[in-house]
Amino acid sequence: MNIYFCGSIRGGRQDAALYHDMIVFLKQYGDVLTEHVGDLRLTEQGNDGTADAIWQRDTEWLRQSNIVIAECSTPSLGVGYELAYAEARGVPCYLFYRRSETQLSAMLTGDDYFHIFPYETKEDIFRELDTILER
Ligand code: 6K6
Repeated sequence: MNIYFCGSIRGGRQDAALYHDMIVFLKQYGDVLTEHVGDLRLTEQGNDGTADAIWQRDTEWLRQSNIVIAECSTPSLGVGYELAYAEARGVPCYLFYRRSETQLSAMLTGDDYFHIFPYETKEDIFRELDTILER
């Protein structure tokens, strides 16, 4: 199974350690194509390629993915774009956000296509991921 994990980069790296832990967890279930999103050395400023190469590679990976898992607590234009791109191509999308801190965009909560999970603890996320991925 190809898993595309989405998390903020230029939107801010404050949840990078959480992304890392989610990616490690997801690797039990398949190949996580976007492992770099959880790389703690990746900063908002850093760059590992030209923007057009990044867009080409990431959109190709989205088309090859069986599922998209997005951590949306830190708002990110790139994550929003990826979710719309995945929806347009029929890739199932599961979104997580911290209930207590995040006001998720109505463009996501208002769209029935997305499976959305507000959570309180990391254990809540892992329990939900087990349910989603064991189906
Ligand atoms: C690295 C550091 C700063 O900018 C970069 C560019 N490198 C990227 N490499 C791979 N994927 C990227 C990059 N920038 C954004 N993305 C994709 O968009 C990731 O798959 C993330 O899920 C999402 C983050 O978007 P922003 O808008 O928060 O950067």
